[in-house]
Amino acid sequence: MNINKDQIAEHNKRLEPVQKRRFEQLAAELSGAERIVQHLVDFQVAIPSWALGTGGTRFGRFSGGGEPRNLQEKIADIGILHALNRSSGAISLHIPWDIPEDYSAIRTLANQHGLAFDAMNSNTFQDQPGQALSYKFGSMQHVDPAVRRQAVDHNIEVIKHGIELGSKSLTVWLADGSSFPGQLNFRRAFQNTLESLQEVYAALPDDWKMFVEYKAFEPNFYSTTVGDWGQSLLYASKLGDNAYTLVDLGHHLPNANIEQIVALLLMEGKLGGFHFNDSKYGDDDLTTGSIKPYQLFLIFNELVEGMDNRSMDHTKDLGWMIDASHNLKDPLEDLLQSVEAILIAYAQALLVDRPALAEAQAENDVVRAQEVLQHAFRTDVRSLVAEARLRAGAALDPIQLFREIDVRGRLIKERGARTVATGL
Ligand SMILES: [Mn+2]
Repeated sequence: MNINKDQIAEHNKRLEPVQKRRFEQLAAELSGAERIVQHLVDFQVAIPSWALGTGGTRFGRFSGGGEPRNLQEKIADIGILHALNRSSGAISLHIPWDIPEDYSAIRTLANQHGLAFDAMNSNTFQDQPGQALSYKFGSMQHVDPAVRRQAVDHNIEVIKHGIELGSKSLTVWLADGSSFPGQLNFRRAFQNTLESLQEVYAALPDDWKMFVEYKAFEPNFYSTTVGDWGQSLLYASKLGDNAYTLVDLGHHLPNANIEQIVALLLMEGKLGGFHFNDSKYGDDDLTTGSIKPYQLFLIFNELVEGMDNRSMDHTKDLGWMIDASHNLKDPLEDLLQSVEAILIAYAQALLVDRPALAEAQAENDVVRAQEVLQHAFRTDVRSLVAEARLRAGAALDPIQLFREIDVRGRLIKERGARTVATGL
């Protein structure tokens, strides 16, 4: 199914008078509302192919209906999101779950929906049918060079798929680690992983980036071989200029100061990508902004400040992606909520009075510094985000329109009530 322009225009016509009043009121109070709206129009968040079906936990999975059964339908789903909010203009693929049979047909389809191909994701955290060697004891860290070879070859194959589709980056997340003391020699595991990553890096086209994603724990519970931002930065620094650290919000120990991590990685020119989600305890993969919206704002505050400090392009110079998987909500509604939360935090960060903050910091005026940040955070910027959507040709209220035209009901009619997205 497709959402046509008339449906969006009709929906917007009804909501526009209220939006116009709210926006004009806020724009009159703020300096630079137009600049913020333009930033919001330009900002795009990639959607990963695995977020479109109902996620599960290790205890069970409760499938929803009308889930995408193949890559074409995953692209169609992201096309729906992008038509509704005009901020989800990229798809991130996972190999082997999304191996294209016909590159040119897939490229054309994505193009029809206005979607680009974001980072490619490899998978050496599970065994695939027919795979020669097992990743049970790791992939790139493995004590057996043949297993490492297999993991390297897989990543090189992922790069090849990405080249055909027009992707420009590879994200490597490794489940490698150990669950018991003594299981691994830490130095050997690091060296093996580094050598494997170096082989993959050597296969990277010149205009590609490699993102090294870290994670504190799970599936291994004693050590993870790329366990924190320091280890990721160490790999990225040893690999070379095109290797970067990727920060996933859910991959830290509880209460880690992620905004400080982001600030220092940006300072070093080594922050490459960002995965959005939210959590209360661990890698909970909850909707972005649903648990800790203030933390999200503080992170965006550092992102904006750090990118501006290096004259980086907010839209192009970092890879932005949602990485979450849900077992309660309709996945598409959930993604609409996540994108909205990201844009709200971004708008609030753009609102921060930077000269006033710098002045307060220079004078050790702690109270004033907090006031400056919280003034931005407590500003209701929803009418700016909605205005950006209106100008971009999206729906003023994407979730409301999603429900009004019964997108899920139509997808169930098209695809069936019992479908499971590939890879889930
Ligand atoms: Mn991630």
